Amino acid sequence: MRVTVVVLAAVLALAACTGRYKPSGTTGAVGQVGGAAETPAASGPPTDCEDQTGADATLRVSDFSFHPTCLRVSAGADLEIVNEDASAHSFTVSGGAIDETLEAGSSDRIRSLGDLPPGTYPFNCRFHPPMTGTLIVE
Ligand SMILES: [Cu+2]
Repeated sequence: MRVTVVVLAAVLALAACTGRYKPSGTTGAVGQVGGAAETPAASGPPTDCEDQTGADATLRVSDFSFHPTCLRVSAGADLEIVNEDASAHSFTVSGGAIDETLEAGSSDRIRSLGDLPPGTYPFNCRFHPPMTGTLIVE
């Protein structure tokens, strides 16, 4: 009789142990789900964003568009904008943090990028609304 009780207790303990083990396995699965979730999060920012981190950055304006349309820069870096068009443009960061008019055929070096904290900043040209781009400060 006592042996039966001990065996029963052992089976229950094993079941409890197994029960605890399963959530542990579930935690592992959650970790995998979290890992999978990182992939969509990583694809949140533009995937074809040109990496110009680690040095001063350059943005060209030609044919009424920015090149590249997305650039990734280091916080505090200088950004040189070269307007190759025969028309004036502007480099205007949404929110007004930067609003620089670019005369035709000119090159402007903007040092105020150092004031931009890391983040993603849409920018455009005030004169030509279809001219847009994205600046990612890291
Ligand atoms: Cu423009």
